Amino acid sequence: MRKIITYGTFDLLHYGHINLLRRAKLLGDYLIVGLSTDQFNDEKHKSAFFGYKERQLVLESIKYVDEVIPEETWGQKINDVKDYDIDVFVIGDDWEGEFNFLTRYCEVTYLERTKNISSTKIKQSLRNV
Ligand code: C2G
Repeated sequence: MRKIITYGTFDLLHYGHINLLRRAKLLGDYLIVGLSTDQFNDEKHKSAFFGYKERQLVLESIKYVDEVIPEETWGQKINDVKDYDIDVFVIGDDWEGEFNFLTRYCEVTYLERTKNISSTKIKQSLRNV
């Protein structure tokens, strides 16, 4: 079984996230999502509209997603790849090059980001309504 992992906040879920998760799942048989905890979002200087439990519920309802684990630190990826026997790490190309250190442990794939959509854009548009 070819196992894939990706990470993110996945707040205000939108088609850009779904495009990423769909393509990630196409690379293997089992997709794990490392979901940023509220505390880790603080470290990323990101404020999510929904809390971890709500974002976890949404992600676990997506047919491409097989498992959701908490992402609590920048440093957990190597252990996750080993502990979950991961074959491929996938993330959007806004992170191009940032995770090449993982190539010692698994394949690393950067997928093109979906243009013109982001949780931030959604929040900004709603403010202007
Ligand atoms: N994404 C995308 N297209 C968009 C928006 C997001 O492909 N229009 C992808 C991102 O590249 C990422 C995933 O969807 O792979 C989740 O996006 P975010 O929730 O913004 O994730 P981020 O804050 O970048 O967290 O350790 C890694 C970080 O936790 C990644």
